[in-house]
Formats: sequence, C-alpha cells, structure tokens
Amino acid sequence: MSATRGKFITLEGGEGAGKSTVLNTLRELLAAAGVDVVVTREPGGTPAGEAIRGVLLDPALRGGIAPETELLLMFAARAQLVRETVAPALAAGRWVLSDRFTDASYAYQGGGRGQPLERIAGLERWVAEGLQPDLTLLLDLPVGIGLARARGRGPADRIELEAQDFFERVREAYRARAASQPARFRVVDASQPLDAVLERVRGVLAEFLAAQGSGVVS
Ligand code: T5A
Repeated sequence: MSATRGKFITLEGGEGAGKSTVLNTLRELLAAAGVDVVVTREPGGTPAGEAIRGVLLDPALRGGIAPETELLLMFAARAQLVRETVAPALAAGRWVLSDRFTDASYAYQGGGRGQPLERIAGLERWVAEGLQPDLTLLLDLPVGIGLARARGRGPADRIELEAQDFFERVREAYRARAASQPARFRVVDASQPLDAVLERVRGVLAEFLAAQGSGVVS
C-alpha cells in the first residue's frame, strides 16, 4: 500500500524563543485541520535519543564534552530519530512536527562552536539521507530576552550555561540560514507578546496548508 508522503515541519530558534509554546498551538491547529501528526523533539524523541539528550544537557558535564563529541552526539540522536520515527511516519502519510532538527546543528555546532559547515553537511548527507523539512519556523528574538525567559523557567542546562556571545553567533547562523533558504523558512518575531507570535504562526500555517490543498486554519 502506498500513501502520499506526509509533510515535515520544524521549529527552530535560540534559548527561550517560545518553541514549546508554539509547538502546542501548531499541534492543536493541525489536529483541528484533520492532519494526522507525530510530534517529536531533538535532541531526543526516541528512547536512545532521550538518553543521549541526558548526556548532552547535563550541567555536570560542562567543560567535559568536546565540540566534536557534541556534534556527533547530536547526529547520533538524529540518526535514530530519522530511522525510528520521522522517515516511517512520513512514508505512511503522517505529518511530523519537530522541536528542532538539523538546522540547530548548523546554528549551534556550526555558528556557536565553530565546527566546519562542510563537516556538518557531510554528517547530514549520511544521517538524514536528504531528508529536509518542508516548512521551518524560525522564532527569532534578541539573545538577552530569550535567555532571561529561559533562565526564569528553572536551572540552566549545559548549553544554556554558555556565554552571551555564543548565543549571538547561534542567532546569526540561524538568520543567515533562513535568508539563504527563503522557500522553506518563515521567520517569526518571537520578541512580541505571545498573542502576536501565535497570530503570525497561525498565518504561516494557514498559508502552508492552503498550498497543500489541505484547507485553511482560521
Ligand atoms: N541543540 C539542539 C544543539 O546544540 N544542536 C542540535 O542539533 C540540537 C537539535 C536543547 C538544546 O540543544 C541544543 C539547543 C538547546 O540548547 P531544546 O530542548 O529545544 O534544545 O531547549 P531550549 O531551546 O533550551 O528550549 P527552551 O525550552 O528553553 O525554549 P523554548 O521551548 O523555545 O521556550 P518555551 O516555550 O519553553 O518558553 C520559555 C519561557 O518563555 C515564555 C514561556 O511561557 C516560558 O516561560 N514565553 C514568552 N514570554 C513572553 N512572550 C512570549 N512571546 C513568550 N513565548 C514564550
């Protein structure tokens, strides 16, 4: 039995950009539009990936994970997620909504840590096998605002302990990536009040659904 391939939507952004909040709204809107959606996150999303996430974000390992190790662990979790969750769901005609995907590695490990982009692209070719999101929402906001939100929410994880200039490089890498792939990316001003952010997200999704012939979210 063959099904039309599902669509792959990802959410990206710096710390405290509001991805979790937006993800819940997108999930509800897609369900209301009758879309069968699988929701996941990176790093993580599978039992093995969640175990790797625990290592990556453990603040006790601060200073104990080399940039190369971090990059490989991100892609190790991704290899499992693609094979166990994303590719099978899309092949079965289901949609996948993911809190982060490969763009995060370009932004954090490339922009933030200075890992060569060709190295990341090589891992992407191997691990993701050409799988690209159909739509990526980049929640963009000044680093200081995002960090204040994230830090107001609880103890910092290993990556949140980085200095502000690390996150400035992450933000610039995300913005450059969005500018270089305008057909896939939609940039959302995440510094606005939540109502305004969600209004813009609804608009982006409605436009995307209309382009798929799947109806319009109101
Ligand atoms: N990572 C990940 C890499 O380095 N490389 C990779 O390849 C991948 C995949 C984990 C970390 O891993 C790194 C990036 C991360 O450092 P994560 O789980 O996505 O990734 O972690 P965070 O980005 O840290 O996610 P957060 O939970 O901090 O941020 P969210 O989900 O963007 O923010 P959210 O929704 O929890 O909101 C934060 C707070 O702000 C409020 C919310 O109520 C909440 O309290 N808020 C707003 N307040 C005012 N106005 C708004 N518009 C608001 N929107 C949300």
